[in-house]
Amino acid sequence: MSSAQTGTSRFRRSALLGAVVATALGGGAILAACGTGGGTGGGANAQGGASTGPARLSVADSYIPLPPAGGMAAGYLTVRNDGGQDQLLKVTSPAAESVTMHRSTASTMEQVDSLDVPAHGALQLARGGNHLMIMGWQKAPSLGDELELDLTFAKSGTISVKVPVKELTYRPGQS
Ligand SMILES: [Cu+2]
Repeated sequence: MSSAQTGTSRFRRSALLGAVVATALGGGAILAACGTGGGTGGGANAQGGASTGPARLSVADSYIPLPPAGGMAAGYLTVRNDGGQDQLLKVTSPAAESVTMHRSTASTMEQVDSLDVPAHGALQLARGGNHLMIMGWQKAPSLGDELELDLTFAKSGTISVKVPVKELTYRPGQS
């Protein structure tokens, strides 16, 4: 977990967090709990029979909306699964100090320790839903950059993807 960052730097970031994410996600009121919590991952998807067998994962539609002035960014992608159930346990990046997983609920969002990848289904990280929060850039990202994210799964190990930086308003399916 994020042992390297404690105390004052973390505190200062959370002051910035509201404004930046409000811009990125297009709504401010839901952000009060962003960055707090933890330990509540998994659970929601406990189906029985279909979850056996090896997972067969692929990552698609990944992008990072350009963060203002190198500030905190969101990250979105889809993990497709043609096999048995798996879990996303951790995301890191050589380009950033901290990547956390967040889950959106009806009225708020919270940091989680894992996200389920259902058998023969997909884990979607998308605007308004589950997402990644990326902060502490080594170098401020620019449009067109491709940033590495390393996704670690319970059964499938680590999958590295190159994620393009897109305009703030980009949505998958646009060119
Ligand atoms: Cu969040």
